[in-house]
Amino acid sequence: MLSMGTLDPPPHGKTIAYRFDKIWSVTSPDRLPYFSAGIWNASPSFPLTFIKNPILHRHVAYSKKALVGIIMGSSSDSKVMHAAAEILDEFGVKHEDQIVSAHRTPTRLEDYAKHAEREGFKVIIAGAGGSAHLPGMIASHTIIPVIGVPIMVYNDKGGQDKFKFSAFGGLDSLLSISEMPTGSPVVTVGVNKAANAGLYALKILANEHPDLRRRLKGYKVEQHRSVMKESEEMRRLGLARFATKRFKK
Ligand code: AIR
Repeated sequence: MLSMGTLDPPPHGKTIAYRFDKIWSVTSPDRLPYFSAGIWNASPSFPLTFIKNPILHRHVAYSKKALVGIIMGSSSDSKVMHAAAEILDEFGVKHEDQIVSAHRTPTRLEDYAKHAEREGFKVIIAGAGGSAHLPGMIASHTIIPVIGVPIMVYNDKGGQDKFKFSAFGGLDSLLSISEMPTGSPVVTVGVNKAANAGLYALKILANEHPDLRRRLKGYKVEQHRSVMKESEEMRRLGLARFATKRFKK
């Protein structure tokens, strides 16, 4: 076990959290409280030592096969969509990534939906910009839940580095995804919010994977902790100094 540092004991009755995403464990030197995941009702008598849990720290793969299919209308969407992949990677959930355009490769829609069912994907994340028919059309071909990602920035085949905003700032894409006819639902995240699509997919998968459920709860605790840390710094510095530091004016 690798000792990673020490903490002063938190006030009795308060909970402490530690990095769930990297799966740290909390223990006391005399090995009394030893928990595999992150909230510990601390007692004032135990100084805490953070250690790396050798069992839990190994990469957790929830399935050897991909559980999530990520698709997008164009290679230019990868600029936004990679955030969905990163969240899934962080939680050890396998995904398969492809480009499928509802307009440029219309015959691939049905093929892809069949492929997704054959592969046993539990969720599909589909991102597209402009006239974003991809999530809806894929949803029409399968009962696998589809999470749409409306995309605002696109390349319009304008060369490697030229990116521009959609004429309607992503609203075009958002409405194309959300306004599905009754009978063929698609959920959508906000414009360019690919990371949220990844997180939402994890929430769906957590119904079947208790370990994933635990880690998602830990993720929330970690968010809470990081806001509290910032709030404390703001309180300490005062707003003006905090903002200067935060935005390096
Ligand atoms: N798109 C591609 N086929 C159908 C749609 N809606 C979208 C892509 C991308 C935008 O058109 O999802 O967001 C512009 O694509 P490109 O390849 O020109 O950058």
